[in-house]
Amino acid sequence: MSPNITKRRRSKAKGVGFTVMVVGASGTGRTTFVNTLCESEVLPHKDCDNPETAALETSLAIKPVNVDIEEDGLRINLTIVDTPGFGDNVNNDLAFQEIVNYLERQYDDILAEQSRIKRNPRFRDNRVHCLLYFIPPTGHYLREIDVELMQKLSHRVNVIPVIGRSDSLTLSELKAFKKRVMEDISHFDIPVYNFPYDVEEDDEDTIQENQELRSLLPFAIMGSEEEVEIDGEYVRARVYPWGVAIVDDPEHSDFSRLRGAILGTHLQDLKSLTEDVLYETYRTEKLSRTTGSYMEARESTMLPAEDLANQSVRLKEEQLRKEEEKLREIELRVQREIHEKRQQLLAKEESLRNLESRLAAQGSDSILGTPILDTPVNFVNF
Ligand SMILES: Nc1nc2c(ncn2[C@@H]2O[C@H](COP(=O)(O)OP(=O)(O)O)[C@@H](O)[C@H]2O)c(=O)[nH]1
Ligand SMILES: [Mg+2]
Repeated sequence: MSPNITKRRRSKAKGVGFTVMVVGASGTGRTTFVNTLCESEVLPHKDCDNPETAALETSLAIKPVNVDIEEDGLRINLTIVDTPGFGDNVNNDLAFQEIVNYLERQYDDILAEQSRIKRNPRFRDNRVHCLLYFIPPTGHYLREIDVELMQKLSHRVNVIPVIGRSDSLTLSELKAFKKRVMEDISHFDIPVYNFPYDVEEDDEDTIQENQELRSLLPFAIMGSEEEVEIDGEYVRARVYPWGVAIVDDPEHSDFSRLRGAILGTHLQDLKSLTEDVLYETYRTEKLSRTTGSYMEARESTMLPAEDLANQSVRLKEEQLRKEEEKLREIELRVQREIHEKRQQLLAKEESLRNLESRLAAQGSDSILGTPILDTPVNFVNF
Protein backbone atom coordinates (compact mmCIF):
# COMPACT_ATOMS: atom_id res chain seq x y z
CA MET A 1 0.00 0.00 0.00
CA SER A 2 1.39 3.40 -0.96
CA PRO A 3 2.26 5.72 1.93
CA ASN A 4 -0.11 8.30 0.43
CA ILE A 5 -3.09 5.98 0.68
CA THR A 6 -2.21 5.11 4.27
CA LYS A 7 -1.90 8.78 5.06
CA ARG A 8 -5.24 9.55 3.40
CA ARG A 9 -6.98 6.71 5.30
CA ARG A 10 -5.49 7.89 8.55
CA SER A 11 -6.52 11.50 7.91
CA LYS A 12 -9.99 10.31 6.95
CA ALA A 13 -10.31 8.46 10.23
CA LYS A 14 -8.79 11.29 12.25
CA GLY A 15 -10.46 14.03 10.28
CA VAL A 16 -9.16 16.96 8.31
CA GLY A 17 -8.34 20.18 10.07
CA PHE A 18 -10.00 23.30 8.70
CA THR A 19 -10.29 26.78 10.12
CA VAL A 20 -12.94 29.36 9.27
CA MET A 21 -12.95 32.91 10.57
CA VAL A 22 -16.04 35.09 10.62
CA VAL A 23 -15.62 38.84 10.37
CA GLY A 24 -18.06 41.67 9.97
CA ALA A 25 -20.16 44.34 11.57
CA SER A 26 -22.09 43.48 14.69
CA GLY A 27 -25.56 42.14 14.12
CA THR A 28 -24.90 40.78 10.63
CA GLY A 29 -25.68 37.24 11.77
CA ARG A 30 -22.19 35.80 12.29
CA THR A 31 -22.96 33.92 15.51
CA THR A 32 -26.21 32.56 14.14
CA PHE A 33 -24.47 31.46 10.94
CA VAL A 34 -21.75 29.58 12.82
CA ASN A 35 -24.28 27.77 14.96
CA THR A 36 -26.28 26.91 11.86
CA LEU A 37 -23.20 25.62 10.06
CA CYS A 38 -22.17 23.45 13.00
CA GLU A 39 -25.75 22.46 13.82
CA SER A 40 -25.15 23.16 17.49
CA GLU A 41 -24.66 26.14 19.73
CA VAL A 42 -20.92 26.42 19.23
CA LEU A 43 -20.94 30.15 19.92
CA PRO A 44 -23.06 31.55 22.70
CA HIS A 45 -25.14 34.63 22.05
CA LYS A 46 -24.11 37.59 24.14
CA ASP A 47 -25.90 40.71 25.20
CA CYS A 48 -23.64 42.68 22.93
CA ASP A 49 -24.66 40.62 19.88
CA ASN A 50 -27.06 43.27 18.82
CA PRO A 51 -26.27 46.36 16.76
CA GLU A 52 -27.22 48.88 19.48
CA THR A 53 -24.50 47.65 21.81
CA ALA A 54 -21.95 46.90 19.11
CA ALA A 55 -19.32 49.14 20.69
CA LEU A 56 -19.06 46.83 23.72
CA GLU A 57 -18.06 43.94 21.53
CA THR A 58 -14.87 45.49 20.18
CA SER A 59 -13.04 44.75 23.40
CA LEU A 60 -13.61 41.01 23.13
CA ALA A 61 -10.56 38.85 22.61
CA ILE A 62 -10.49 36.42 19.70
CA LYS A 63 -11.01 32.88 20.95
CA PRO A 64 -11.19 29.98 18.53
CA VAL A 65 -13.57 27.10 19.22
CA ASN A 66 -13.27 23.55 17.92
CA VAL A 67 -16.01 21.27 16.73
CA ASP A 68 -16.03 17.96 14.85
CA ILE A 69 -18.46 17.82 11.98
CA GLU A 70 -19.05 15.47 9.09
CA GLU A 71 -19.47 16.59 5.49
CA ASP A 72 -20.08 14.00 2.76
CA GLY A 73 -18.61 11.24 4.91
CA LEU A 74 -15.47 13.26 5.67
CA ARG A 75 -14.73 14.10 9.28
CA ILE A 76 -13.65 17.69 9.70
CA ASN A 77 -12.01 19.09 12.82
CA LEU A 78 -13.48 22.49 12.30
CA THR A 79 -12.07 25.50 14.10
CA ILE A 80 -14.27 28.55 14.19
CA VAL A 81 -12.75 31.91 14.89
CA ASP A 82 -15.31 34.53 15.77
CA THR A 83 -14.00 38.08 15.84
CA PRO A 84 -15.13 41.24 17.59
CA GLY A 85 -17.92 42.76 15.53
CA PHE A 86 -17.52 46.39 14.69
CA GLY A 87 -20.01 49.18 14.37
CA ASP A 88 -20.34 52.49 12.60
CA ASN A 89 -19.82 54.74 15.59
CA VAL A 90 -16.76 53.24 17.21
CA ASN A 91 -13.11 53.43 16.42
CA ASN A 92 -12.64 50.25 14.44
CA ASP A 93 -8.86 50.43 14.05
CA LEU A 94 -8.35 48.34 17.18
CA ALA A 95 -10.69 45.58 16.04
CA PHE A 96 -9.12 45.63 12.55
CA GLN A 97 -5.62 45.35 13.98
CA GLU A 98 -6.67 42.57 16.33
CA ILE A 99 -7.97 40.52 13.40
CA VAL A 100 -4.86 41.04 11.26
CA ASN A 101 -2.62 40.31 14.27
CA TYR A 102 -4.47 37.07 14.92
CA LEU A 103 -3.97 35.89 11.33
CA GLU A 104 -0.27 36.79 11.38
CA ARG A 105 0.27 35.21 14.80
CA GLN A 106 -0.81 31.83 13.41
CA TYR A 107 1.76 32.22 10.62
CA ASP A 108 4.42 33.24 13.14
CA ASP A 109 3.65 30.16 15.23
CA ILE A 110 4.13 27.77 12.36
CA LEU A 111 7.23 29.63 11.21
CA ALA A 112 8.74 29.19 14.67
CA GLU A 113 7.69 25.53 14.75
CA GLN A 114 9.25 24.84 11.36
CA SER A 115 12.57 26.25 12.46
CA ARG A 116 12.76 24.14 15.63
CA ILE A 117 15.34 21.35 15.71
CA LYS A 118 12.96 19.12 17.62
CA ARG A 119 9.34 19.35 16.54
CA ASN A 120 6.62 19.69 19.14
CA PRO A 121 4.30 16.69 18.56
CA ARG A 122 1.42 18.59 20.11
CA PHE A 123 1.79 21.63 17.88
CA ARG A 124 -1.52 22.81 16.42
CA ASP A 125 -1.55 24.48 13.04
CA ASN A 126 -4.17 27.19 13.48
CA ARG A 127 -3.73 28.98 10.19
CA VAL A 128 -7.04 30.39 8.98
CA HIS A 129 -8.04 28.82 5.66
CA CYS A 130 -11.08 30.84 4.89
CA LEU A 131 -12.52 34.10 6.13
CA LEU A 132 -16.20 34.80 5.66
CA TYR A 133 -16.65 38.53 5.46
CA PHE A 134 -20.17 39.52 6.46
CA ILE A 135 -21.58 42.47 4.53
CA PRO A 136 -24.66 44.00 6.14
CA PRO A 137 -27.78 43.69 3.98
CA THR A 138 -28.13 47.43 3.35
CA GLY A 139 -28.88 47.09 -0.37
CA HIS A 140 -26.54 50.04 -0.99
CA TYR A 141 -22.87 49.92 -1.96
CA LEU A 142 -19.98 48.48 0.01
CA ARG A 143 -19.20 50.70 2.97
CA GLU A 144 -15.78 52.31 3.25
CA ILE A 145 -14.89 50.21 6.31
CA ASP A 146 -15.80 47.00 4.47
CA VAL A 147 -13.61 47.97 1.51
CA GLU A 148 -10.73 48.90 3.80
CA LEU A 149 -10.89 45.76 5.89
CA MET A 150 -11.38 43.35 3.00
CA GLN A 151 -8.39 44.98 1.29
CA LYS A 152 -6.23 44.47 4.36
CA LEU A 153 -7.36 40.91 5.01
CA SER A 154 -7.19 39.56 1.46
CA HIS A 155 -3.40 39.63 1.55
CA ARG A 156 -3.30 37.28 4.51
CA VAL A 157 -6.30 34.99 4.07
CA ASN A 158 -8.81 33.69 1.52
CA VAL A 159 -11.67 36.16 1.90
CA ILE A 160 -15.12 35.07 0.78
CA PRO A 161 -17.64 37.92 0.86
CA VAL A 162 -21.12 37.03 2.08
CA ILE A 163 -24.28 39.05 2.64
CA GLY A 164 -25.53 38.30 6.14
CA ARG A 165 -29.25 38.10 6.98
CA SER A 166 -29.92 38.07 3.26
CA ASP A 167 -33.56 37.15 3.78
CA SER A 168 -34.13 40.79 4.69
CA LEU A 169 -33.75 41.72 0.99
CA THR A 170 -36.25 40.92 -1.76
CA LEU A 171 -35.06 38.88 -4.73
CA SER A 172 -34.59 41.91 -6.97
CA GLU A 173 -32.93 43.94 -4.21
CA LEU A 174 -30.56 41.04 -3.55
CA LYS A 175 -29.67 40.67 -7.24
CA ALA A 176 -28.91 44.38 -7.61
CA PHE A 177 -26.95 44.47 -4.33
CA LYS A 178 -24.81 41.47 -5.29
CA LYS A 179 -24.00 43.17 -8.60
CA ARG A 180 -23.01 46.44 -6.89
CA VAL A 181 -20.85 44.68 -4.32
CA MET A 182 -18.96 42.80 -7.03
CA GLU A 183 -18.51 46.02 -9.00
CA ASP A 184 -17.01 47.62 -5.90
CA ILE A 185 -14.76 44.62 -5.27
CA SER A 186 -13.43 44.81 -8.79
CA HIS A 187 -13.22 48.63 -8.73
CA PHE A 188 -11.17 48.61 -5.53
CA ASP A 189 -9.17 45.61 -6.73
CA ILE A 190 -9.87 43.51 -3.65
CA PRO A 191 -8.31 40.07 -4.20
CA VAL A 192 -11.13 38.02 -2.69
CA TYR A 193 -11.27 34.24 -3.19
CA ASN A 194 -13.11 33.88 -6.48
CA PHE A 195 -13.10 30.12 -7.04
CA PRO A 196 -10.17 30.22 -9.43
CA TYR A 197 -10.03 27.92 -12.43
CA ASP A 198 -7.81 27.42 -15.43
CA VAL A 199 -9.62 27.04 -18.76
CA GLU A 200 -6.65 25.17 -20.23
CA GLU A 201 -5.79 22.89 -17.30
CA ASP A 202 -9.06 22.16 -15.48
CA ASP A 203 -11.71 19.72 -16.65
CA GLU A 204 -15.10 20.97 -17.82
CA ASP A 205 -16.95 19.99 -14.65
CA THR A 206 -14.50 21.89 -12.44
CA ILE A 207 -14.67 24.94 -14.68
CA GLN A 208 -18.46 24.90 -14.66
CA GLU A 209 -18.68 24.34 -10.91
CA ASN A 210 -16.27 27.21 -10.22
CA GLN A 211 -18.04 29.50 -12.65
CA GLU A 212 -21.36 28.82 -10.91
CA LEU A 213 -19.91 29.48 -7.47
CA ARG A 214 -18.19 32.61 -8.70
CA SER A 215 -21.47 33.87 -10.12
CA LEU A 216 -23.03 33.55 -6.66
CA LEU A 217 -20.52 35.93 -5.04
CA PRO A 218 -21.18 37.49 -2.59
CA PHE A 219 -23.08 34.53 -1.14
CA ALA A 220 -26.47 35.48 0.21
CA ILE A 221 -26.72 33.63 3.47
CA MET A 222 -29.04 33.29 6.37
CA GLY A 223 -28.96 31.35 9.56
CA SER A 224 -31.38 30.03 12.09
CA GLU A 225 -31.10 28.30 15.39
CA GLU A 226 -34.68 27.20 15.16
CA GLU A 227 -35.79 23.83 13.78
CA VAL A 228 -39.15 23.72 12.04
CA GLU A 229 -41.09 20.64 11.02
CA ILE A 230 -41.74 20.63 7.31
CA ASP A 231 -43.26 17.56 5.66
CA GLY A 232 -42.43 15.49 8.70
CA GLU A 233 -38.81 16.57 8.71
CA TYR A 234 -37.09 19.02 11.03
CA VAL A 235 -35.17 21.69 9.16
CA ARG A 236 -33.44 24.91 10.13
CA ALA A 237 -35.65 27.75 9.03
CA ARG A 238 -36.92 31.23 9.80
CA VAL A 239 -40.61 31.52 10.28
CA TYR A 240 -42.37 34.69 9.15
CA PRO A 241 -46.08 35.52 9.10
CA TRP A 242 -45.98 35.28 5.30
CA GLY A 243 -43.95 32.10 5.02
CA VAL A 244 -40.97 30.05 6.01
CA ALA A 245 -37.39 30.70 4.85
CA ILE A 246 -35.50 27.40 4.82
CA VAL A 247 -31.79 27.76 5.39
CA ASP A 248 -30.76 24.80 3.21
CA ASP A 249 -33.09 25.60 0.34
CA PRO A 250 -31.04 26.98 -2.59
CA GLU A 251 -34.11 28.94 -3.65
CA HIS A 252 -34.09 30.77 -0.33
CA SER A 253 -30.36 31.39 0.21
CA ASP A 254 -26.86 30.38 -0.91
CA PHE A 255 -26.14 28.78 2.49
CA SER A 256 -25.98 25.15 1.29
CA ARG A 257 -23.79 26.03 -1.70
CA LEU A 258 -21.40 27.98 0.48
CA ARG A 259 -21.27 25.15 2.99
CA GLY A 260 -20.69 22.57 0.22
CA ALA A 261 -17.89 24.67 -1.22
CA ILE A 262 -15.91 25.51 1.90
CA LEU A 263 -16.34 22.19 3.68
CA GLY A 264 -16.39 19.98 0.60
CA THR A 265 -15.38 20.77 -2.96
CA HIS A 266 -13.04 23.67 -2.19
CA LEU A 267 -11.69 22.72 1.23
CA GLN A 268 -8.40 21.44 -0.18
CA ASP A 269 -7.99 24.37 -2.54
CA LEU A 270 -8.51 26.83 0.31
CA LYS A 271 -5.98 24.94 2.42
CA SER A 272 -3.38 24.76 -0.33
CA LEU A 273 -3.73 28.44 -1.18
CA THR A 274 -3.31 29.31 2.49
CA GLU A 275 -0.26 27.12 2.97
CA ASP A 276 1.47 27.50 -0.39
CA VAL A 277 0.68 31.06 -1.35
CA LEU A 278 -0.55 33.23 1.51
CA TYR A 279 1.71 31.75 4.19
CA GLU A 280 4.70 31.58 1.84
CA THR A 281 4.22 35.26 0.97
CA TYR A 282 4.06 36.17 4.65
CA ARG A 283 7.09 34.01 5.40
CA THR A 284 9.17 35.62 2.66
CA GLU A 285 8.15 39.11 3.77
CA LYS A 286 8.92 38.33 7.38
CA LEU A 287 12.26 36.66 6.72
CA SER A 288 13.49 39.38 4.38
CA ARG A 289 12.45 41.97 6.96
CA THR A 290 14.32 40.05 9.66
CA THR A 291 17.40 39.51 7.48
CA GLY A 292 17.42 43.21 6.58
CA SER A 293 17.33 44.30 10.19
CA TYR A 294 19.90 41.62 11.13
CA MET A 295 22.36 43.00 8.59
CA GLU A 296 21.76 46.54 9.86
CA ALA A 297 22.20 45.38 13.43
CA ARG A 298 25.39 43.53 12.52
CA GLU A 299 26.87 46.55 10.79
CA SER A 300 26.04 48.79 13.67
CA THR A 301 27.54 46.30 16.15
CA MET A 302 30.78 46.26 14.20
CA LEU A 303 31.01 50.03 13.85
CA PRO A 304 28.82 52.06 16.14
CA ALA A 305 27.88 55.50 14.84
CA GLU A 306 30.43 57.28 17.03
CA ASP A 307 33.24 55.01 15.86
CA LEU A 308 32.27 55.59 12.29
CA ALA A 309 32.57 59.36 12.75
CA ASN A 310 35.93 59.02 14.50
CA GLN A 311 37.21 56.72 11.81
CA SER A 312 36.32 59.11 9.05
CA VAL A 313 38.09 61.97 10.90
CA ARG A 314 41.16 59.76 11.26
CA LEU A 315 41.12 58.93 7.56
CA LYS A 316 40.87 62.61 6.65
CA GLU A 317 43.81 63.48 8.93
CA GLU A 318 45.90 60.76 7.36
CA GLN A 319 45.04 62.03 3.90
CA LEU A 320 45.96 65.61 4.84
CA ARG A 321 49.25 64.44 6.30
CA LYS A 322 50.14 62.63 3.08
CA GLU A 323 49.23 65.66 1.00
CA GLU A 324 51.39 67.89 3.20
CA GLU A 325 54.31 65.51 2.72
CA LYS A 326 53.87 65.59 -1.03
CA LEU A 327 53.76 69.40 -1.02
CA ARG A 328 56.91 69.56 1.09
CA GLU A 329 58.68 67.30 -1.40
CA ILE A 330 57.62 69.52 -4.30
CA GLU A 331 58.77 72.61 -2.40
CA LEU A 332 62.16 71.05 -1.74
CA ARG A 333 62.53 70.01 -5.34
CA VAL A 334 61.63 73.50 -6.58
CA GLN A 335 64.03 75.10 -4.07
CA ARG A 336 66.77 72.77 -5.25
CA GLU A 337 66.06 73.64 -8.87
CA ILE A 338 66.10 77.38 -8.07
CA HIS A 339 69.37 76.92 -6.29
CA GLU A 340 70.82 75.04 -9.27
CA LYS A 341 69.60 77.67 -11.77
CA ARG A 342 71.02 80.46 -9.59
CA GLN A 343 74.34 78.64 -9.50
CA GLN A 344 74.22 78.31 -13.27
CA LEU A 345 73.34 82.00 -13.60
CA LEU A 346 76.15 83.03 -11.32
CA ALA A 347 78.50 80.85 -13.30
CA LYS A 348 77.37 82.48 -16.58
CA GLU A 349 77.72 85.96 -15.03
CA GLU A 350 81.15 85.06 -13.87
CA SER A 351 82.22 83.84 -17.29
CA LEU A 352 80.73 86.94 -18.94
CA ARG A 353 82.51 89.18 -16.54
CA ASN A 354 85.73 87.32 -17.34
CA LEU A 355 85.07 87.71 -21.02
CA GLU A 356 84.36 91.43 -20.54
CA SER A 357 87.53 92.03 -18.60
CA ARG A 358 89.51 90.06 -21.16
CA LEU A 359 88.04 92.13 -23.96
CA ALA A 360 88.69 95.36 -22.06
CA ALA A 361 92.25 94.28 -21.58
CA GLN A 362 92.59 93.73 -25.28
CA GLY A 363 91.12 97.22 -25.88
CA SER A 364 88.32 96.00 -28.07
CA ASP A 365 85.58 98.18 -26.44
CA SER A 366 84.83 99.78 -29.82
CA ILE A 367 83.80 96.43 -31.37
CA LEU A 368 81.09 95.58 -28.81
CA GLY A 369 79.72 99.18 -28.46
CA THR A 370 77.85 98.63 -25.17
CA PRO A 371 79.06 96.87 -22.04
CA ILE A 372 78.21 93.16 -22.18
CA LEU A 373 76.52 93.07 -18.76
CA ASP A 374 73.93 95.65 -19.79
CA THR A 375 72.26 93.08 -22.12
CA PRO A 376 69.46 91.12 -20.31
CA VAL A 377 70.37 87.64 -19.25
CA ASN A 378 67.48 85.36 -20.29
CA PHE A 379 68.72 81.84 -20.10
CA VAL A 380 67.13 81.03 -16.82
CA ASN A 381 63.41 80.40 -17.02
CA PHE A 382 61.32 79.62 -14.06
N1 LIG B 1 -33.50 37.99 9.28
C1 LIG B 1 -32.43 37.38 9.76
N2 LIG B 1 -32.02 37.63 11.01
C2 LIG B 1 -30.93 36.99 11.48
C3 LIG B 1 -30.21 36.08 10.69
N3 LIG B 1 -29.19 35.60 11.41
C4 LIG B 1 -29.26 36.18 12.61
N4 LIG B 1 -30.31 37.02 12.66
C5 LIG B 1 -30.70 37.86 13.79
O1 LIG B 1 -29.87 39.00 13.80
C6 LIG B 1 -29.48 39.33 15.14
C7 LIG B 1 -27.97 39.29 15.28
O2 LIG B 1 -27.50 38.01 14.99
P1 LIG B 1 -26.09 37.47 15.51
O3 LIG B 1 -25.92 36.11 14.94
O4 LIG B 1 -26.01 37.59 16.97
O5 LIG B 1 -25.13 38.52 14.80
P2 LIG B 1 -23.58 38.85 15.09
O6 LIG B 1 -23.56 40.08 15.93
O7 LIG B 1 -23.02 39.15 13.74
O8 LIG B 1 -22.97 37.67 15.73
C8 LIG B 1 -30.19 38.32 16.03
O9 LIG B 1 -31.37 38.89 16.48
C9 LIG B 1 -30.47 37.15 15.10
O10 LIG B 1 -31.63 36.44 15.48
C10 LIG B 1 -30.69 35.82 9.36
O11 LIG B 1 -30.14 35.05 8.59
N5 LIG B 1 -31.80 36.51 8.96
MG1 LIG C 1 -21.85 37.47 17.43
